[in-house]
Amino acid sequence: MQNIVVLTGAGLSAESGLQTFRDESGHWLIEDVDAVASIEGWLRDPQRVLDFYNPRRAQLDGVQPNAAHVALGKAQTAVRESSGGAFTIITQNIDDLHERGGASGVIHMHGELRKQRCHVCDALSPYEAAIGRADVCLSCGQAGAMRPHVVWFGEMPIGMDECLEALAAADLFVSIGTSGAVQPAASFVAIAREGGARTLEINLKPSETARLFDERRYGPASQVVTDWAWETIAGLETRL
Ligand code: BJW
Repeated sequence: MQNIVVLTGAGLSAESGLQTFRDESGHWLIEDVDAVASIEGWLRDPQRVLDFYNPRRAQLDGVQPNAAHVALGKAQTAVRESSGGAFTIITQNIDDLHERGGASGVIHMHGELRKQRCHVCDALSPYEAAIGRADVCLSCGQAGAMRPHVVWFGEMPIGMDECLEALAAADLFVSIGTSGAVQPAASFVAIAREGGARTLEINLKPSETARLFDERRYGPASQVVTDWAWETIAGLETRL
């Protein structure tokens, strides 16, 4: 039985056509981070924030999971069904491509683009059409308080207890397509190592935390993740 924890970042969804943040032509090279990804930015100019997230929400309907999402979904199912082990996927991505690729129980530590949240009462509801400034919260009746259900800088990521529990029990920690620039996700490799896990980085190029990994594989996620997932599935079969 093996406990695997996979952390994913924007690089995983890049080949599905979704922009990363810090690569050439990434969001943060074009947008002012403080204006669109902080509570101060939201309070100052909510329309600017909505103008950043509404098109990204609409874009989700036109993109598909790529081979890496699908391979992770298959590996998760295989590990759970063949060995009774755990295969926890923690994603920093706010898209829904893991779920559409066949994965379940995904921890969306930076939120979900298909949900909106009331800034006043915290009620969650589906984010189907564009959020408008005049929208009224169906739970508390407040107008103009609906915001995307995403975690901005300075806000507490979602599901931290669950993440730490999975990392403590991990035999293998795999980090895929993330720059290692953002805390607390960037510290997960160190936490997993402390708990005794072997660690693997998959990326196009070394991340900021590359030196902390036992093994590093570089290339497009659609190829490298797929190869690793099939190796994992084949390993389960030889153990049976
Ligand atoms: C491919 C590929 C292909 C490309 N195949 N690979 C000073 C020091 C230290 C920390 C702080 C500090 N000041 C403030 C902080 C904390 C702050 C932080 O880390 N800031 C740093 C930037 C300095 N963090 C926070 O505020 C977080 N909250 C927090 O810390 O709460 C306190 C707390 C927590 C826990 C315990 C105790 C206290 C919240 C962070 C919120 C991040 N939000 C965002 C935006 C919202 C969501 C959205 O709009 O989508 O989340 S920022 C953005 O960065 C987004 C991402 O999820 C996140 C990570 O980016 P990611 O995924 O790594 O993307 P990139 O673009 O950086 O990298 C892409 C990678 O893919 C690259 O490596 C490519 O090579 C690779 N790649 N194509 C394989 N085809």
